[in-house]
Amino acid sequence: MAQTAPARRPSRSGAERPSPASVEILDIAFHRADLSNPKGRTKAERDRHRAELKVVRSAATVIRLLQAETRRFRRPPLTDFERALIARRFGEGTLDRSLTRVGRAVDRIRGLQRDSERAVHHAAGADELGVEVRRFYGRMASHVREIDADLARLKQLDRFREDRPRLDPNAPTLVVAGFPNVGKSSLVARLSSAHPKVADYPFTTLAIAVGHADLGFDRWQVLDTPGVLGRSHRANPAEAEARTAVERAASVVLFVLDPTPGAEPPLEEQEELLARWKRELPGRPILEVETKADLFRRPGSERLHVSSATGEGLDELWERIRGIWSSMPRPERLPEEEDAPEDEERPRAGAYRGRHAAR
Ligand SMILES: Nc1nc2c(ncn2[C@@H]2O[C@H](COP(=O)(O)OP(=O)(O)OP(=O)(O)O)[C@@H](O)[C@H]2O)c(=O)[nH]1
Ligand SMILES: [Mg+2]
Repeated sequence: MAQTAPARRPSRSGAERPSPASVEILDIAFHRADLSNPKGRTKAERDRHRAELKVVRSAATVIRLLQAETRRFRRPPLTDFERALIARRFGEGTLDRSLTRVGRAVDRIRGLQRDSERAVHHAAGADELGVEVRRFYGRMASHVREIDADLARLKQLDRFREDRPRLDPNAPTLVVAGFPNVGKSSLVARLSSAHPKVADYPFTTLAIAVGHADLGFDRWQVLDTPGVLGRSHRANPAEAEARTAVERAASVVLFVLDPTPGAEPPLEEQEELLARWKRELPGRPILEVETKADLFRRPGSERLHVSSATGEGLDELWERIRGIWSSMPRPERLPEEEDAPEDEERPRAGAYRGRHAAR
């Protein structure tokens, strides 16, 4: 009776390709239901119990597997930043629509199960029981197949999310941004625990990555971002991700400029992007640095000059970041902290206690 299909099906070329999620889910569910061990004194009692078990077990397995697909987005819940990244890459509402459709399928299967249990209870004999179980299997299978695209989409979104760092929304975050190849990743490697790939070509970094830096009681998250070309209407996915980080994750943006003669694009073009971001992101602290100071220092520039090659200017850079951070408005203190006893142990130096930490 089980409507089984192989979990992997050979394609025309003979190579194996993954089957749709629905096939795998139904395979598991029907297989488990087939293993039932019915009880009863008579054959008729055992037949009825077997049919009940098939309905209940297959439904329970399908529901559990579908809920596992949605639960990974709820426990732990997505941060606002993760939601923003997903919305920017896959479209606003895409995730919620798929979650809703899977949730709706679960509800329908529950309803179907209740109806079938009732029908099995009243079925007259082995033939009717068989018809009822087959009908239930068929209907449940069509509900699961209907959401195949959503299951595939949820898997894709989950992989995307897994490949991105999970940020602490309460920790101060430095987002390092700028044109491609200006030296962002080199700086992130110097400023934090991250080890990003550094190379002399644009778009080496294709997705955001995080490192950490302990400063006093604050543990900063330092975000490396893909380079942006400043064509906001034609931004590629990597650029869009950088922009999302600047808009949604940054406590402070570190805008990196490469002033070396022959830099591509030239400094004037980098300045244009910086000026646009300042207009578009009012109120967002943007600290500007000119990097590669070991190669070139622009005469007359009032910006901080730093070098990831020699470490020059990096202490001063952190000082400025801390200066900006300490002048920013703080959120309300947490009630627990207000009520904390006076002799409470002070946090260890460098031990992170979030935005509300003494500094
Ligand atoms: N001499 C010198 N070279 C640097 C410095 N910073 C970066 N570079 C070089 O500049 C090139 C680009 O550096 P990356 O850190 O990969 O630049 P990026 O901005 O992260 O590049 P994308 O990820 O492609 O956007 C590499 O060849 C680095 O070695 C620096 O301070 N001094
Ligand atoms: Mg990089």
